[in-house]
Amino acid sequence: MNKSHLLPPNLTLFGYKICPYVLRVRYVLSLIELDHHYIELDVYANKPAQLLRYSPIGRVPTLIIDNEALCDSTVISLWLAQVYAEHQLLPANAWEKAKMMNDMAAIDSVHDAISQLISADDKSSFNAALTRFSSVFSAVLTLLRAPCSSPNSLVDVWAMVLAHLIRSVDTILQGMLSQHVPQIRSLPDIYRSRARASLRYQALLPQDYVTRLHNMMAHRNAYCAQLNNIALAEEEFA
Ligand SMILES: N[C@@H](CCC(=O)N[C@@H](CS)C(=O)NCC(=O)O)C(=O)O
Repeated sequence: MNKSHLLPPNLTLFGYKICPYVLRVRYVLSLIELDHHYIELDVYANKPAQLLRYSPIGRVPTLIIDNEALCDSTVISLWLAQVYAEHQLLPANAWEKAKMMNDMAAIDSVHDAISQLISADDKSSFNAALTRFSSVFSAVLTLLRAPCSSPNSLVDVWAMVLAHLIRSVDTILQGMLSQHVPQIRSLPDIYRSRARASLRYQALLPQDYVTRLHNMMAHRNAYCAQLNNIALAEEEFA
């Protein structure tokens, strides 16, 4: 199969607009300005056969390239970064590249801790997830504080998406995260930044992003739903 840069492949992305992993890939596609077909799915409510055919566990992002698929944001973005190397999303030097991937893996550990927070259904599992979050978060704090400037490397994209997610989850949990980890308050706020990268990222976010994230959490997180009476009216976040 020819996946060369000179012959742009036929691309379809299965996504879910509030998913941070999907946002990473959409951001990279936007930087590269690569034409693709986008299919929005609420993967927690519905996994169509069209997705399961390529991703047996029904996860997004899944990128169909001609008739084959890549099913993980890191794998997809590494492929794109290497094919479209002129965008310099990855360092050419092998050691620098390995260090960057190390940082990207550390950022993924924070996403895992946030997933545990989001799916906690009692106080003890929520507290365990909070402790885990706080320990993995401190390892990436310097990365997350870096200003969003252009052009972006992959780790900058990872950091921007995570910083935005943490701030949003903290808002929804009415400051419970930042009470526990005060450094969250010093993370960049993409809505206040005019940097090119922030504006590009904002353009990908649904206008009702916080409401949708909030609804997804209320649906999945029995403990926080009780704590904060999380089923708030949509207007509160409009
Ligand atoms: N490691 C994967 C994680 C992807 C992931 O967890 N996606 C979530 C949506 S945010 C998903 O598809 N969840 C559906 C499920 O697990 O059933 C990546 O980097 O792409």
